[in-house]
Amino acid sequence: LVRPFHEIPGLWKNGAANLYAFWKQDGFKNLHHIMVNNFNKFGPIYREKIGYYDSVNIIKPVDAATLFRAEGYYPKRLRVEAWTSYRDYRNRKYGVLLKDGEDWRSNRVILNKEVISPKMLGNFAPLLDEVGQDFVARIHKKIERSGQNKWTTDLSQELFKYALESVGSVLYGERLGLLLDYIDPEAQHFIDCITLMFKTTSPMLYIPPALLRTLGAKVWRDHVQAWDGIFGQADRCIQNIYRKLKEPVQSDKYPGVLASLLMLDKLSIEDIKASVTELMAGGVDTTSITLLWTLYELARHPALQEELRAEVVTARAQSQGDLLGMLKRIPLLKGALKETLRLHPVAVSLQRYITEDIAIQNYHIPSGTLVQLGLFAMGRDPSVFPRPEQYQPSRWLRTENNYFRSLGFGFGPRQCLGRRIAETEMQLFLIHMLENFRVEKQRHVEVRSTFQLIVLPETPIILTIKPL
Ligand code: HEM
Ligand code: 2DC
Repeated sequence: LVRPFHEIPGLWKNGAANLYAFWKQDGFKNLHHIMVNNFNKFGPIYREKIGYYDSVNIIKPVDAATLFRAEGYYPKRLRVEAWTSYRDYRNRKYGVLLKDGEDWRSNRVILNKEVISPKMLGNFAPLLDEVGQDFVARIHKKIERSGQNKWTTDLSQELFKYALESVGSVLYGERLGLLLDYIDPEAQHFIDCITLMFKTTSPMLYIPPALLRTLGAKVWRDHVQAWDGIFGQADRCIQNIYRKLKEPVQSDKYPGVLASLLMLDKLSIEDIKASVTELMAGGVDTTSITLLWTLYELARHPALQEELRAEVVTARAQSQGDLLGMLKRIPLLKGALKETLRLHPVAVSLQRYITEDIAIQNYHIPSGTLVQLGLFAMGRDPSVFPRPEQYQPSRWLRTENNYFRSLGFGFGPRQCLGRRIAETEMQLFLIHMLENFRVEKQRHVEVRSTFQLIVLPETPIILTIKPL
């Protein structure tokens, strides 16, 4: 017998009181840990209302399957009001990230062909490979300059540059030059704006931005400044390509996502601009932080690092210069990236407004409800992943066990649009790093994570990089 919706355990009767309790627990920075505690307290399903944010939360892979079966033809995530408020405030179009319904679908279908289709890998991989080579050359130089035959540092700033250079090369078909000695201060400003944009978004998940705007609150002002910086820089990059496209130089070189979309002429220029800006902004902190966590895990597991190096060396030799061939020969490295996203997912949760009534854990959930899969909590649930605290890339090699477990990029037609770019960029990065350096860590201290819309290391991760 299916139990009624109102019997789902949890705290959902007083949104204001729950918001206060949430704030007292430093919830804005600890959303992921609070979700873990809630699953421990209430079991595999709970309902919650914090401020105006009302949702049903689930954690099991089978329940995730039920959720995604009910997502409908126009899958809809939680609306991040801070982001839509900014666009409305500045009169800027929504891109694929923020659109919904038919408008989303028609844009997404066209973007899919240019951004996430496997056919594009042949175009993207050589560009990303070149960025990977330049990154390694840059690290060699840093090591040389240190005079100690090693470099001990917090790599995050370098990784932000690597990530922006990578996504920029794919979007614009040309290099931004972020791995050179002198870098454009505006590009650095763009990177800082993205971090600020994420950070200022999280409080506004629970307190309506419209209210904060009326109050003239600092978070809202900072948020506007951050997006202004992001759009300003993206507009400059887009203008630059747009201008060049008018000059009649034809070549068979891949021109990049933006130029391809402009030539295809199926989306309005304003729609293209909005989505390309989102791709550029979405492509920095996500991959760089995932790579930082991966290097951290490899430094903590030296034997595994050697195993991965051996896989890469063999793949390089066997593929004989065929880049895509090499990317097909690194299953353990791909497992390592999945393992990183299991323990350190970028997104704490995946969410959908369901479009039909469903039953989960024997509770009725009506159509229209916001249902969240606690991705961070699932990755650490021992009934889903045996010995979850252990970083074990090989667990992903046995694909029969992976049913609705590898969800770091989301699921279905609304999954991450940047997924192929992100995966290829991260694989090539690790290939080049493993071929050139050994990564070590000083002491064995656990780095905790903090929530700033995405999950980030709470304290700097200091690594030592040594040439092989
Ligand atoms: C959406 C994760 C990198 C652009 C998403 C979603 C997740 C995600 C979980 C929501 C999917 C869903 O609701 O099912 C990640 C992770 C990344 C990454 C883990 C890297 C490790 C990137 C990159 C880009 C990007 C590099 C841009 C090049 C986007 C966009 C969306 C999105 C535009 C919205 C798609 C839509 O609404 O149709 N990402 N992402 N992401 N991501 Fe990523
Ligand atoms: C944050 O409770 C926690 O990929 C909220 O590249 C629910 C929520 C909704 C949407 C999620 C967000 C969380 C985390 C960051 C995500 C976002 C959708 C896309 C975005 C997962 C889980 C991200 C990082 C995009 C961002 C692109 C943007 C900067 C232009």
